[in-house]
Amino acid sequence: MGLEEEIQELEDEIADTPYNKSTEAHIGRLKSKLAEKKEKLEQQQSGSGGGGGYGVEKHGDATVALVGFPSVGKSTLLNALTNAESETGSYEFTTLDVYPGMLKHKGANIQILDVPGLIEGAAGGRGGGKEVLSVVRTADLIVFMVSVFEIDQYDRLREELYKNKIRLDTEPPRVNIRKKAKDGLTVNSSVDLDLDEETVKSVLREHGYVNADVTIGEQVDLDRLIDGVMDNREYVPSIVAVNKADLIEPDYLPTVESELEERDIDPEEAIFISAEEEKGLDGLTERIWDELGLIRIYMDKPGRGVDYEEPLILREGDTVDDACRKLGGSFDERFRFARVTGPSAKHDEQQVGRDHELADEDVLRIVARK
Ligand SMILES: Nc1nc2c(ncn2[C@@H]2O[C@H](COP(=O)(O)OP(=O)(O)OP(=O)(O)O)[C@@H](O)[C@H]2O)c(=O)[nH]1
Ligand SMILES: [Mg+2]
Repeated sequence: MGLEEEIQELEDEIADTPYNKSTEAHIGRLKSKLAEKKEKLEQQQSGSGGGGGYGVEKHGDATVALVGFPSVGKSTLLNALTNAESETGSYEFTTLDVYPGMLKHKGANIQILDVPGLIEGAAGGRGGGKEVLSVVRTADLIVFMVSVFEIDQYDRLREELYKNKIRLDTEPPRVNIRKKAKDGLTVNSSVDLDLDEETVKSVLREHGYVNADVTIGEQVDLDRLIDGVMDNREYVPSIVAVNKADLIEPDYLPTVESELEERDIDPEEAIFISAEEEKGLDGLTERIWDELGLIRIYMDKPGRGVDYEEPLILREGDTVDDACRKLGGSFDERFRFARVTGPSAKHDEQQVGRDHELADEDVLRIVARK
């Protein structure tokens, strides 16, 4: 029996087995087997396919993947937002490659990737699907683009990404495994786990662990436990852009809103745009900026004053140390202290060390040894 058939059999058995306390450990084993076999199949395929990279390098301060069905308006949006010239057309699959464009906003360079053909055969690795997905996996943010008339496209898109080990809008599970030399498996948990200890152990055994301490820090279900054990899922935040909003009459809007609500998307959170008429794009850009959590640091350079034109772009939570690293050069070794004025400082020109956490629109001066 080939891997594909084995996978099919496992999927059928999982679908046919009712989930309850007495079958939990069994289903756990099946799901784990399934995850391992899928992994193996994927490795075989990428090994023989010789796919390699996709040829789109990450550039700029952050990368955003534009994901949507054919003809939803991805290329039109990319062209409107960035310097790119991506082909657009009224027929499906105009874009067969990944097209990058650079969005300049608040001094940051945000790379936007127009990701085509995600839906057709992506999961099975036909066409460019697999390569396209590898681009999506490394993005800092996914923008789901759906047509105002086909909000249900959203379900397919999410499903496709899930199948390809992309977990949306969630943090990695708090599952920590420490291998040891002997004494079997022990399970520690800071919460009162719904899963039986025996289930957790079966899952671990199925993934090849014989001796290990497992610490679980949240209420996990089987799928999330397996995600934690497999440790090769990507966790990416996402937002929803509803395109072609120019085509609807105002009295159709409530229908769209309830379609969004059915999918747990707050209509206030979805961004209605018309890529064609360039409407709503400022709002979209602003949301992208917020979701990426970028911050601007204005560098105060000796003798040259504060540079408000080209800020150093960092992430929320970054410190003076991260600033030094991004600046490069020899700042790192020569660092003495820094002075900060702005939102993160207690007072102007506050003297701080490397571990000081910076905030958006801080002015930073690094005092270095000669
Ligand atoms: N009315 C209207 N038409 C739009 C809008 N955005 C895109 N279109 C049209 O929709 C068609 C498809 O747009 P594209 O930008 O090529 O779509 P795409 O998502 O890149 O499609 P593929 O590359 O095939 O995946 C074109 O004819 C666009 O002019 C919009 O906001 N409103
Ligand atoms: Mg296109």
